[in-house]
Amino acid sequence: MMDSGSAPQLVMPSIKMPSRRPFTENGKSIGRLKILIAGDSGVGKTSLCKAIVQACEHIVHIDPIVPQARSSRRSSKRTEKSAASRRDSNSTSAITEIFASTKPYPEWWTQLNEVQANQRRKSLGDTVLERNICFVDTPGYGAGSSAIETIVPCVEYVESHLNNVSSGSLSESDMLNMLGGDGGFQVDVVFYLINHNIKPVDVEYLRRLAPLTNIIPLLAQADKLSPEELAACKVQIRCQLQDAGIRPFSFSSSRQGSSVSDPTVPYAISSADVSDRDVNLELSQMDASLLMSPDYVQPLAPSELPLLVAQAFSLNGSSWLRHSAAKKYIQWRDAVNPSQPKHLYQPLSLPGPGTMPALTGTSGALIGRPTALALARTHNRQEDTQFHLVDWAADLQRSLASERARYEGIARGERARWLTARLNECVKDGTLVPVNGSKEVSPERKRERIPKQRHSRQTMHHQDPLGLLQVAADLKAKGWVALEYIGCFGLIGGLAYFLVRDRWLEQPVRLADDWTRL
Ligand SMILES: Nc1nc2c(ncn2[C@@H]2O[C@H](COP(=O)(O)OP(=O)(O)OP(=O)(O)O)[C@@H](O)[C@H]2O)c(=O)[nH]1
Ligand SMILES: [Mg+2]
Repeated sequence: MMDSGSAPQLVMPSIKMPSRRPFTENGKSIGRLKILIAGDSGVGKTSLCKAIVQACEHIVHIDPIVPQARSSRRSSKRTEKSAASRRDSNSTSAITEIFASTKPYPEWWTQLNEVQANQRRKSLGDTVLERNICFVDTPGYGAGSSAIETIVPCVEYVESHLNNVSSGSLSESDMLNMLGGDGGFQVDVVFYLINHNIKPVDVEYLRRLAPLTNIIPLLAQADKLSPEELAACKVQIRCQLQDAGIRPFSFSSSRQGSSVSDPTVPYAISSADVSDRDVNLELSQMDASLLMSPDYVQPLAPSELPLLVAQAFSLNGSSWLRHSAAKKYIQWRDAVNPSQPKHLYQPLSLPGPGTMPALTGTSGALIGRPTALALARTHNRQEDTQFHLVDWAADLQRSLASERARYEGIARGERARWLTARLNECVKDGTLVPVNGSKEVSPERKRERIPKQRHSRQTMHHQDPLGLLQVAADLKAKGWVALEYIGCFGLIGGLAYFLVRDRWLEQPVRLADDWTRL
């Protein structure tokens, strides 16, 4: 607003990014690239995303960055500090994917995918842009109540992409792109912003991300540091990374192990515009008509950002990042899913995705879901477990073999016993006659009889609980014996009487005669 009474002033147009740049040959050939930007709160992550688009001539379009609203609980807390509140209104509260493009879809693509092509034409005019670049803006770890609360979802975001590739649950378009050789689905690189030097929480964050994807550390807000401070910070960060055992990705070395000595690690970047003083200097040297152009964009402060952008968005650099990320995926997959069959190991409660014990983050917060870092930490434990499993499998085979032998022995014994019993039955029935014709009963036969009698007695007892029938039967049997005896005695007695009868009759007569004689 201008006061009507004041002198007329030159009003600068509002600074905005160009709506559409011309396509570059390099940009038309770049495949898919997914860049995640991570670090502390307020370190300049969202600004870096915008600055990359500004610095990269190959990016012709970026979707609007929709600011994420903070939750009401956090917002109410921040009403106390107006300055902090102002900053928080622009701060990122959720993981946000922002798509950009370096190229249009080729002619044949629009023919093959007519529905999608028509949808995109509606929003973008005649040219159908391929959103081959994805920036992933993340909340700063200082935003939550504990750093780990922010770190874990970001790490899980990266890992979830690897999981999707592993489980084959990619969307149709992702599957098409991947199989079509246009690049992967995974996060290809993390631009990790560091403020002056690495804090323990940065080490923890980097340690969790490093097994999953490429890490490129960046020294943030380099425009605020003098050249001497910059050099000192770079050396310090390199040493800290080395001490923490974190190997950053480097474009300038063939082996990532030597990246610690790479002077570009970390890239000293700035997302700030050139200072007012520099702008005024440039203004005096520039054509006024150019400054008035709606496409004019205030240049960025000098830093190593253009170098980083040139390397990452070159054909070779982007392919290198993708290939290196794919190798990380293979390593992650091998660590998470060992080649041994899973079902054999699950009953022994091998630490797996579902059974991994909860980890404790730097803040003491529990992390429920296992991450690749957790798996890497337990890798040695898994190796030990696998040795035990091999032993267990051998033991299992041995015990199965001995069990089988035992049952076969039992079966053989049972069969022999059954055959003997059948043989005895046949002999008893008379269907089978012993060769020697002897009627002598073998001891087994005797043994066989005894249980039979016992069995009948038991059966009788069972049918005659009071024993009355048994008594009657016994009496009957004994009665017959008595009758037989009586009969025998009767017969013998009769015969004896008959034989001695005459003699006894004669004898009294003789005696009478003798008495009479007397
Ligand atoms: N001087 C200078 N200021 C910067 C730079 N990058 C960002 N800023 C400023 O730092 C403040 C925070 O920037 P953001 O980009 O919102 O930081 P952020 O990391 O996204 O913040 P959160 O989303 O809250 O985590 C803004 O006021 C930016 O203008 C830089 O390179 N140099
Ligand atoms: Mg942000």
